[in-house]
Amino acid sequence: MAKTNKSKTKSKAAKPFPVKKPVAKKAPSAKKVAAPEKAAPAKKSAPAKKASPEKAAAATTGKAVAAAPKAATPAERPIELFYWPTPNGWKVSIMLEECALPYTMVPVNIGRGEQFEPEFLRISPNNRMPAIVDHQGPGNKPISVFESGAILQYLGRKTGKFYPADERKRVAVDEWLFWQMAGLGPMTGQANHFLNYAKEGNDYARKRYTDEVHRLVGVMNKRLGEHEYLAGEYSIADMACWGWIIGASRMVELGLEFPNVKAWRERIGARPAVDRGFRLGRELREQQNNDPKAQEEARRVLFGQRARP
Ligand SMILES: N[C@@H](CCC(=O)N[C@@H](CS)C(=O)NCC(=O)O)C(=O)O
Repeated sequence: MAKTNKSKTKSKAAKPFPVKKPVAKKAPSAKKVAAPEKAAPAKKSAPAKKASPEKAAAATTGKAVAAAPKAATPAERPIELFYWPTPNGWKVSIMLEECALPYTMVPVNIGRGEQFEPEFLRISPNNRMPAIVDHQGPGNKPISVFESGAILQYLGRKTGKFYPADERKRVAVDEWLFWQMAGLGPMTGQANHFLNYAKEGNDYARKRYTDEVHRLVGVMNKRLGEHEYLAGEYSIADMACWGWIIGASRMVELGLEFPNVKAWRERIGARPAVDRGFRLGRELREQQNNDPKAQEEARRVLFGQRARP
């Protein structure tokens, strides 16, 4: 179960993006919009928005979303995780669970286009989740972070966990983290798109991306033949890769061809924190998967995006 703040405050649906609009009277500038200090505390008494079904679900389970305690000062508020249950989202939910950091999950239903809401874009201008707001950032002031790799590094530096301070060890973690961010993630994502979403007749693209996934998993298999974890010790690099290997397992036969990757996947999957992070918000995704209309809408929202004014 997600760590929520320790208060006994009854769980209820969080506002979709409890990111306060800039309070300054001046016209918003790009700098102001991006300034993390502005991206912080939600008004305690903000009027409740109409809860969407998934937020209502999160509220009834009481697992995923909890309200900040009324008495909490902004700096005492837990980290807000803007999230949808996907491989990129899992990276951060797993890290938060591994570090036992208090957090609240704010669902960003990317199938409905919530990633385009201006308040979310202020903390994640690339219209992608995950993102976080840490109310106890540097100087005890709020900070927002987007891009899963940057979030993992930030949380690793903040906690001193799973991201070693020793430079040689840190370089090894960075190598495998960037390998995931630039290779395993994007290539598996493209392969998944052409295998499962694109219409027939994309043989070239299908082959190109599934070949590349096969090559990358082979690289990983060699590495894991020599090291228990990608960077030697268990680290944010493993957390970044794990969800994508779950996806890649549907494209390549790990058991037959890549036994080291399979053993690593199971070793990591057996960690209780990984299991909790992996299950976070699963019911939200299931609701969507069981609703053909929602799936159709998700395709419209997610595919064919072009620059917006
Ligand atoms: N490089 C980004 C990628 C994040 C990403 O692609 N997120 C997807 C879900 S896995 C998303 O938010 N998609 C929304 C959209 O396509 O509009 C990261 O690692 O944080």
